[in-house]
Amino acid sequence: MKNFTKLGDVSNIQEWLQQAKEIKKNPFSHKAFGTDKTLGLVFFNPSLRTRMSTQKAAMNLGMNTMVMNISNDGWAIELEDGTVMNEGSQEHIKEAAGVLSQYCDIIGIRTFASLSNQLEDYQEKILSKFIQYALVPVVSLESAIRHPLQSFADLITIEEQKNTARPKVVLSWAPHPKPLPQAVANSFVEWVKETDADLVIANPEGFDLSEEFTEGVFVMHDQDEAFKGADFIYAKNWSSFSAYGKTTEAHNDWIITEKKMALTKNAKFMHCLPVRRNVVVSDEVIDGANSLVLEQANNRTYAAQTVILKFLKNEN
Ligand code: SN0
Repeated sequence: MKNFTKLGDVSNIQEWLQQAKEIKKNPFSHKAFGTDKTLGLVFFNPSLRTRMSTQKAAMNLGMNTMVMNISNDGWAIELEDGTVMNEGSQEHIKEAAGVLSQYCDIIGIRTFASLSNQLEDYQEKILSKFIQYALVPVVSLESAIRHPLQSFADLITIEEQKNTARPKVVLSWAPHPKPLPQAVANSFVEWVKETDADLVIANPEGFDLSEEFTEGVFVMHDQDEAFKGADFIYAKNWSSFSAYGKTTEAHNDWIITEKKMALTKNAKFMHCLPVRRNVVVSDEVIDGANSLVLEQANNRTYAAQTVILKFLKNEN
């Protein structure tokens, strides 16, 4: 595995899930692989779970970690080649990625979608440039269109919690006051599609995700109908793909409530966090016995640890 940015980088997801399960049971059993190795984490955007779970994963493996909030603390990065850099940007990504590669054995990078340029976002412009100039493996800590560490943790959680071999998993759009990226939703679809699950996406008209991700997946515009018989409800807001980056209408009635959860087969509730309470989901649902949000966050450590261990062992 050269980099970890998408499901396609995983050779065998079932084997990875097995490895994550073993690591969760014995988190400190691979320290020899990480000793004297350094993980660098570079954030262009805010983070709580990704930052701390990935650091924790590295520490469990005996590694050292260095973290940088590059937007606040670093030089402004230039992405274009051949630019005369006499304006705002101070350091070219060529040098930035090259320098970080000398200090780190693995680099994690978080770069959210711009939500203004669909083409550049869907080409993963910043992540691709970084990979192009990095001399060590790169791990995506959420890119413009994917959040693979989150999706891997979500699969671990579903695997642990499912009561049937082929659960019905509903990815439901939910309201939000701000336009958000499609990354978590895209990635969730990409990973769940690969497992034995009956996946349904529910979203209002105008909020269909890119066909690059939804091809072959059942998309419904009636949330109540979609919830019937569900074993898992995964809530997430995303801004429009077609009217790129916009939130055309509020659709406040798409909030996840106990009344809607009652339509399901006693479904578990999932969300990647951070979540806007009583906008995306009601207090009763997120605080209820079927809420898996903290367990999902817990599994972020074991997802990250599996990925890092694969790199340390030179496996994929
Ligand atoms: C990010 C997103 O991609 O939706 C990160 C999720 C892991 N979420 C947000 O930016 C939420 C910000 C807000 O204002 O609630």
